Amino acid sequence: MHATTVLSALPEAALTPLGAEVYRGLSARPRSLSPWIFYDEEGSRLFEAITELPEYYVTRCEHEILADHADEIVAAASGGRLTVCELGAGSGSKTGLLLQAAVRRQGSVDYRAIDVSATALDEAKRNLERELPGVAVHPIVADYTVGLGNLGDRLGGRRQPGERRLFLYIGSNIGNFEMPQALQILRDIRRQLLPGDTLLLGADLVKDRQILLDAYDDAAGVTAAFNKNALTRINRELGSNFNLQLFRHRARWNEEHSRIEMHLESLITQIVFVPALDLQVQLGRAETIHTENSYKFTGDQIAGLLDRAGFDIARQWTDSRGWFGEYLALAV
Ligand code: AVI
Repeated sequence: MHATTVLSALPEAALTPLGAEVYRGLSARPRSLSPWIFYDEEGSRLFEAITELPEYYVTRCEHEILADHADEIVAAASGGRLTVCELGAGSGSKTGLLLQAAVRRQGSVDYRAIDVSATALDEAKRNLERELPGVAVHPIVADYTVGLGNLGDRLGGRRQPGERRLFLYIGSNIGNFEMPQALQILRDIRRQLLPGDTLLLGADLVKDRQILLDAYDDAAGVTAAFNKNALTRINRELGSNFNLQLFRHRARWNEEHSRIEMHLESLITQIVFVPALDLQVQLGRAETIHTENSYKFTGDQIAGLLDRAGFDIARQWTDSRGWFGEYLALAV
């Protein structure tokens, strides 16, 4: 009886993932919102545009590494017939380099892509199977940030004799999580593998502060639009009245935590109302909503994380400027 009363006092929207996160983050001090909120259809489109910006070196650096070393990576991961699994489907162009290398080596390859977005998976399947004969894409719709445990057989099905798995976690997606969650994701991946299988982890490395700041505050304002899109989404889905013109995109380098932070700074003192949550938020002038962390790593930090998750680094590569690292980690 008591529990029913408490639950019915909460607006229904507070029980949806978006409502719960907005309620938590905007009631908290300092204010924050989780970065997964960026990725509605428009946010995913803006992120693709970010990857092509001159300032956003991340995607190009990783592409350079994979273009130069895909055959080596696949050869080092093989030792049996290779199956490739990936967390996050993305646009598939970097993954395509590895899948092509696998097709060159073994004639064909099964690729299992895990993503929260069924649309992103459909697109990856269509593009990869059209462009790369020999690749069979098996989409798996799931939110890996809540754990991989429930995927069970969907991830790999029954293993064929001599099958080896190569798990991809690239794009420095690991950098958008706090360390305990990053470690948990790596441990969840490890649990899906057998000794001798491998994980390819892509991580953005610490570098000159200005290069980092420019990458997250580009001249064309695409990252600013990406950041503000979180507010547009909340307006649309929860009926709030955020006025985008009263917020400024901010990118900061936090030296102590070795991370780029993205914030939305309130330009005036204002009150925002979120009707679906029956929530009023008063923001002071210059108060910020912290929307994203993007951690930048040293090689030692990556080695430490992988070690704690049950992996040994077998091989590692960087791009020609040493800005991005790709780590082939052996499940031990
Ligand atoms: C998806 N992730 C690795 C990007 C990053 O660089 O942290 C997200 C991003 N945020 C702003 N620009 C790109």
